[in-house]
Amino acid sequence: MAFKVSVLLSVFILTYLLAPLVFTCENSDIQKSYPISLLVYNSHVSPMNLTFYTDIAYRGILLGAMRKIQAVDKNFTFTTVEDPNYGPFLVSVNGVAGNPAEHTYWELLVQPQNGTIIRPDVGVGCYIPNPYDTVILKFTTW
Ligand code: B12
Repeated sequence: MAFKVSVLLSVFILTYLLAPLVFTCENSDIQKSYPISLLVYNSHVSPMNLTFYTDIAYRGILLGAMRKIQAVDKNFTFTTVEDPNYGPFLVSVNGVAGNPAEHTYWELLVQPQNGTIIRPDVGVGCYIPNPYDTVILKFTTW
């Protein structure tokens, strides 16, 4: 009986001591932000490539990261127009706007750490970058 009580007591004390540690770890995971980079590629202007770096909130959307860069770096500006079905459509970057008459637009591409380039099937308002992604905004034609 005394043995059972001392085992129960030890379990209780261990749980009490370890609980703060567990919660601290979970908390720090919740608050973790990730580095990503943003590459603006426009073969019609010079310089063709501009790269920007920022941290994105845990599972934050690309639009948030773009706004963050725009707020601190005068070399990156963009505009969007709200689509009723799909949210923000990226119209212009650094003063260069896509033009339906000329069939030009800003394409959204992503290069994860493994190097392969993917074309997300959502826009800047829905895309959630992964840590160390290079997001590419490419001025191109359709
Ligand atoms: C044609 C088309 C385009 C053309 C539109 C050019 C034009 N002026 O016609 C271009 C090539 C520009 C395009 C681009 C993109 N598109 Co698109 N596009 C389509 C498509 C095939 C038809 C749209 C259409 O003409 N509908 C008929 C017209 C009468 O209706 P509408 O409401 O006026 O259509 C407008 C909107 O759809 C808007 N639009 C088109 N694509 C997108 C994407 C986003 C994110 C937004 C906000 C608006 C938008 O442009 C249309 C013309 O003005 C649809 C798929 C489909 N079958 O519906 C995908 C579709 C809408 N596109 C899609 C995507 C993901 C994109 C891109 C993000 C792809 C990329 N990774 O770059 C980019 C947008 C990037 C940016 N700058 O923000 C997705 C949207 C899904 C989502 N939930 O976000 C769809 C549904 C295809 C899919 N993958 O399933 N697209």
